[in-house]
Amino acid sequence: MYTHYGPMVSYYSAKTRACLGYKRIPFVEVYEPATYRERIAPAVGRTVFPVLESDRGEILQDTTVIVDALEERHPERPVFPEDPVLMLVTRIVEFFVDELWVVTAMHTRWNDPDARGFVIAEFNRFFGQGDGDDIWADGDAVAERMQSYLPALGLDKEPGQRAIQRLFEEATELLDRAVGPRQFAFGPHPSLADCCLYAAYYPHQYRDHGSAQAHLKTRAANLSYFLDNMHAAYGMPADGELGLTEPFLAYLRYIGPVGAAYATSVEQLAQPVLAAAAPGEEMDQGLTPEIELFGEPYRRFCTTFSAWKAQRVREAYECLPGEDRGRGDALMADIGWEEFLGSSADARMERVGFALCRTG
Ligand SMILES: N[C@@H](CCC(=O)N[C@@H](CS)C(=O)NCC(=O)O)C(=O)O
Repeated sequence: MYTHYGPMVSYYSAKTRACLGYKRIPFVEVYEPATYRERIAPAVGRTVFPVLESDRGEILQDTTVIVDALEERHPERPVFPEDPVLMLVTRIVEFFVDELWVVTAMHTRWNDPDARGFVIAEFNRFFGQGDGDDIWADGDAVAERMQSYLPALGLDKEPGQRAIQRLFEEATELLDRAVGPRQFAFGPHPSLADCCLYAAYYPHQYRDHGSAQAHLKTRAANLSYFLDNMHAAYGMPADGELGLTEPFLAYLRYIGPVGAAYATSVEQLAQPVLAAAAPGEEMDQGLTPEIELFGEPYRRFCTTFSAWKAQRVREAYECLPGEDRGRGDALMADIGWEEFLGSSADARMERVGFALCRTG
């Protein structure tokens, strides 16, 4: 039995919850500030959600590491598509949702007074209502901390807010045409891409009671149905062949170039940092990638971690077997990832324990 430390309000925790659910792996979900504070946070080195603990006391952190481990240990009801080209698309969706789309979730939660009011009360229910100097036992303090990230995400000023709101609305419209009742990213059953898309919407935009929720319920009812299906992923089918549908391709053609531009900028900034590091050195530097969004520059703070996620897309591309390369290349050209994947990155990172290190 696993223990999943992941609040219902947490963006990334939804990805691992859906993965556990779909794979029908038994788990309990608790939040005890004392357990988390005394055992989990010190082991991981910081407070972060989700964390998964096995009944042998093994602690896994980072959704990518958790999903990889679950897939390896519990191969039944796989979440990785068998087709390596779909696996590459999965890594692209994962990169986009985890590293960039999260900004839309921060915007719709914290820049909308209704959503903000809802979630502050929700944080108090979950984290508690104050325990002296531990911010993670005080919902108001956690809410303060989350809102303090807005300037670094370009979300404290009108131009950034406008661009991110537009990205939210346009991408959502396309995704609403691609998923629906028992219709998943790649067709008949869920896979990791769906767990990512569930995290992209459910905890913030679908669950916070604000204007994004109203938008989803009134303008994206198919997507809303899909999110309910993924919330009960244990009951979803696992058979039928996965493939790309025309509507999902249209969604990929929209998010693809945005994600690729972001990956390119992140990687360009990370490469000199990595090149200057000694092999094995821990990497956690801040970066400020910039992309053009609707004709305006959009800039946000991130860390070298995002470059590692871009590297994972590269790795999925590099391991395409020869017979799939032509199909993969044609698709990458179609969804705007050709240039990024056609270039190469010299310095690489790897995960060692709970840290990222320059590959030795
Ligand atoms: N890369 C991590 C991201 C996890 C993450 O940032 N989680 C958020 C909650 S959804 C968090 O714990 N934030 C704490 C903070 O920012 O202080 C993953 O995929 O697990």
